[in-house]
Amino acid sequence: MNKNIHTRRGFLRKSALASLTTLVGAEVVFANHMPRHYRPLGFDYNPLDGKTPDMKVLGDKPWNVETPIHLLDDAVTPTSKMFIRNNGLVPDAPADPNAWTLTINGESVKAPKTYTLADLKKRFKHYTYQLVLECGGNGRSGFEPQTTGNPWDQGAVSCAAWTGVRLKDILAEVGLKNDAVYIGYYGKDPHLSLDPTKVAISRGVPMKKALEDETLIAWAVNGQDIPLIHGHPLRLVIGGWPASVSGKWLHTVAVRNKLHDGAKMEGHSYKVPINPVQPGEKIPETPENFRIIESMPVKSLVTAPATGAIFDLKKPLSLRGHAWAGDRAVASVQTSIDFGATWQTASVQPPKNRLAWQRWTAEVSFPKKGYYEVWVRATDSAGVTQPMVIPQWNPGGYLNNACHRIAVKAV
Ligand SMILES: Nc1nc2c(c(=O)[nH]1)N[C@H]1C(S)=C(S)[C@@H](COP(=O)(O)O)O[C@H]1N2
Ligand SMILES: [Mo]
Repeated sequence: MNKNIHTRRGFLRKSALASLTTLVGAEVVFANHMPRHYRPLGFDYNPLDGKTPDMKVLGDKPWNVETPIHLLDDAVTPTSKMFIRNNGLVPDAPADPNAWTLTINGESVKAPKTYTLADLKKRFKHYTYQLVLECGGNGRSGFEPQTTGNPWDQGAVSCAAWTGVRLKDILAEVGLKNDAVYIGYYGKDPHLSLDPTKVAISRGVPMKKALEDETLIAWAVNGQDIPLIHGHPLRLVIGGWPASVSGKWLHTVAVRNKLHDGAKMEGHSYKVPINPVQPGEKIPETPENFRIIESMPVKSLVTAPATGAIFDLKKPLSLRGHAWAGDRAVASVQTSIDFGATWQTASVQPPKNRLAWQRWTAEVSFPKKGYYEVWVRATDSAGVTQPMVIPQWNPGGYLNNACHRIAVKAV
């Protein structure tokens, strides 16, 4: 099911009853007894409907769903395999997406301006970019001691092709004052408490990142309307930084004359200690102690074969995966079959565009039958390589870019 159906305002409307009947594939017996304001269970939105069956559900209030690594093998991540990360509830789908509005306001705009989605499509040039969206907490389950937050394995990452208009084109038309330093987004998702004065999440980026060519206000992904769970009908998409800056269900972008102060910009949310702390140590959450996560660190995955593969020793094993490095490019990828004692260089393809992940491939021969692990590590354009062990512990459990490993057996 793609759309929620609004039933709040009174009796189930005739059209809604018809949809429910279609949905459940049966007559709704006793429909006339349904109380006012009652929301039939048959209308419950299930974001897993459009997903491949093997997605791993971490929770449903809010919905957090991770992709098993071997399902991330496609060059362009299909929406059916995109991880889901929500901080609040999923809003109802708009009845008319083209009437959806985006307001640009804040201290640093010359005058606020509101566009309908139809306006945006008409007035500005369209661009499509393949962009890595990775949750800042991807890999969190690897930290010891465990921190609060979703215990993601390594599958809170996607690289789909997003279509929309450049934020910089819109901001140029609106007109900015000289004191603009940051943008902040606002989305329509209700807070978990349903308290309308509370905001689930409202983050942002400095102007330099906001004005990059690849920073999009997008309505489509992989050539289709964005699915409701991923921000339909409009979202901000900013590749290479924690995906928490890519605001879904976007209705407002505020251009700020100071660091944006929305929900999840405070405390240690999406921040890491400036100086190393002892694992488990608590330090005051001050700007002297913590920095906001910006570009994500270099990372790579083995997406084929799946861990647990059994292969014929007589033929070399074909390995494949992706590597990415936040705002940087990937310079090289290496694999090891001897627990990191020696490394072989893999081939790496150029990215489809800046901020897209890069395909790597390798053909590896094994000396004899038995159990092995394949480890992969990437190095970015600044010469920074992934750690083989867990990187610096931090209270939010962010930025675990330890090298990915799979187990294989030669027979
Ligand atoms: N409005 C809104 N935007 C949001 C979020 C949210 O909860 N509400 N979650 C953010 C976080 S933390 C992540 S990791 C990405 C996840 O995007 P996805 O669910 O489309 O994969 O969306 C970001 N944008
Ligand atoms: Mo996230």
